[in-house]
Amino acid sequence: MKKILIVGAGGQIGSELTSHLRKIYGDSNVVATDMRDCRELGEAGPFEVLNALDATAMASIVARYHIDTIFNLVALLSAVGERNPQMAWSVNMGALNNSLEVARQHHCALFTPSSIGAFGPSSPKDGTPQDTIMQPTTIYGICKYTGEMLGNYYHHKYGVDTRSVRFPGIISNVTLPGGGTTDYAVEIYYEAVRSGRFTCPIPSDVYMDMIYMPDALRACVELMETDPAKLVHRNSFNLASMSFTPEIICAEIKKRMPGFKMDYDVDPVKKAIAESWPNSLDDTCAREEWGWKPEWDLSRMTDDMLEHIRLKFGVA
Ligand code: VAH
Repeated sequence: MKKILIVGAGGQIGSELTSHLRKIYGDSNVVATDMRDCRELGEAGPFEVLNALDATAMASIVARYHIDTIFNLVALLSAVGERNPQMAWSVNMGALNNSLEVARQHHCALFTPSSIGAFGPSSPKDGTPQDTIMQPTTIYGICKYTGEMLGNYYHHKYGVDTRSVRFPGIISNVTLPGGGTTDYAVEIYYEAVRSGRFTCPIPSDVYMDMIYMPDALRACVELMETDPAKLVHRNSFNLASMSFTPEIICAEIKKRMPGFKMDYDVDPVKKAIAESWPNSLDDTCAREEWGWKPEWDLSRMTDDMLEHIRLKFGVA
């Protein structure tokens, strides 16, 4: 049975990936770590406070728990990264470099998510290919693409089993995202339930790829469980599920809540970032190499998001 370490378990992906992996591999086989004391992550299984920039501490946890698989989820996201690019580079690349080195020295497999943010304005916008021009214009995207190249380097030079997906914007009803350009696609559901209105920071007609958290979690597991002989690519697979604009998601909510209202107060930083990213990805390689197939579309996700958020707020 795998022995898994999650670095950055307190974030949007990590908090749900921890419980998801524990259900599959057993509570005691998934060690959750974060630089904050996220005690709730330790209720069902082992939790350790870990600053991902401390390689010695990471290696010590890997040795103590006989870890064979690391999920490194540490990242300052796109919009927050533009406010402090130097810190974003230091944190994102420091955590990744440590994860790569610990994986190399302790013979661990390593999963590190990339993002649609790894593409830039010179990448083809529609049906963005797996292998194409990669000239990201955000520090987040530069970190993600550099991470992809480092992951491939560690695989080819040292044989480290590094794997990665380019996540779209992840939508979840559990942990709120923080500092991302796609956060609006989560906030809109909360505001629809809380106030019935939402002021959107993204222009009405800007497409971005999105994915529902259950599909994102399943993709992590399915990729890491794939026979390595089947992988032509590793870092990092395009992953597609749905692509929509604020106008489209607003209309989907209005089908269920006719009184819902949305207006716009466009954030220039988020606008520039969103417009630099693809409209939709081609994920043929993920489908062919490891059987990727999304199970959630905008309609089904909207029903599920509104239902869970209403339950959270005790709203009928
Ligand atoms: C962001 N949610 O908005 C992240 C993600 C594809 C977007 O990487 O920065």
